Amino acid sequence: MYAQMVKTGLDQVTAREQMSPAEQAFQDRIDADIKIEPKEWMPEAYRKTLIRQISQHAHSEIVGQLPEGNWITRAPTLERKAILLAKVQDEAGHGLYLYCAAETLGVSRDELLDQLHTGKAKYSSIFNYPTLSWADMGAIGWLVDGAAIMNQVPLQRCSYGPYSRAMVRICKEESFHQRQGYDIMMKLCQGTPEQKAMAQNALDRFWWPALMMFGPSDADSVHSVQSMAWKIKMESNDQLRQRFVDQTVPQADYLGLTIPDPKLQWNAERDHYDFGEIDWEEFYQVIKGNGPCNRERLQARVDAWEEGAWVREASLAHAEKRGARAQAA
Ligand code: FAQ
Repeated sequence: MYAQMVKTGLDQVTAREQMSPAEQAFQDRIDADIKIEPKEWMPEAYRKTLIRQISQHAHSEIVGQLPEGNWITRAPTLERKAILLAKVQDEAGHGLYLYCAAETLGVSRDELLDQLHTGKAKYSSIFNYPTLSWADMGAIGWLVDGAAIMNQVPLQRCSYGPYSRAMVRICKEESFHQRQGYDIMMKLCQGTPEQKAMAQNALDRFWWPALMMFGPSDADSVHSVQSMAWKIKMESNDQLRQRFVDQTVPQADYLGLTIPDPKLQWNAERDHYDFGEIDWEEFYQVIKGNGPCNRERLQARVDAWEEGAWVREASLAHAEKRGARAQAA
């Protein structure tokens, strides 16, 4: 329905009896936690699923620079500005490691960027929401990086070597990002009533979109079962979302902020928080391109690509000149 705009050629999970001997041997290696490396044989649908997920992840990092980039020139102190600048640069770095990991699967960066610019490839829904106040920098670090870490820590153990290794460094940096966001929230919550209200307002706007980052509920997740069998995903969307809620509610309590969910309550029997229903209609509208900032975000990326054409051309010309000189020598 809303899925597979980038086709992976897979519409159902392959049962073991339907696998070829090569596919069975491949699955055995996955089950034994042996990493798959770039030049090794892999089923075509595994390769395409990885390209889809890794490139969407890379696009999310790159587009994810935009909402925070909006506040660099308006950070309240020089120190906050330097920290935010470093964080936004980290996101660019994450995008680059991830595009490199995707390229090891035989796809070019130009193809991947073309899929982003033409709207074929997705990026995380969360980056289609506006950043209206400085407190949003706190909410993004605390909640958005917090959700990203929840999803990415297990991916350090995923089956594809280059992706799992990229995740190790990314997770270290994301954990610094999460702490800087929480630090902004702490400062605001210890400040004036207006500052605390600003923090509450940011939480009100980012809470539900942060829960949507984990994707559709398990019952509606198209790719989860096969991706988990291949260890491209290590845990389901709902498992990770629940863990995020359980971890984040006490952090909101500590700040003295209220999570905007009247149904949120501790369930001692389940040993987890119960929480209200996500507005899935909003989620699907955002991933279809109809969120508050989808057009603006995509346009910013397309403009950056077009305005940077002269840099790519100059670099190529320079590389060719050096190559010709080296050959002549
Ligand atoms: N937004 O069958 P599933 C970050 C799509 S990094 C948009 O469950 P899957 C760092 C999904 O692609 C954030 N689309 O799919 C940062 C599929 O469509 P397709 C990104 C979504 O792949 C912080 C369809 O719905 N992290 O934030 C979303 O098994 C601060 C069906 O869904 C990653 O990418 C969504 N939220 O599970 C940067 C982590 N959810 O492709 C800057 C790796 C689902 O068929 C500032 N990715 N869809 O057209 C994953 O773990 C998975 O890909 C999921 C989705 C969990 C995102």
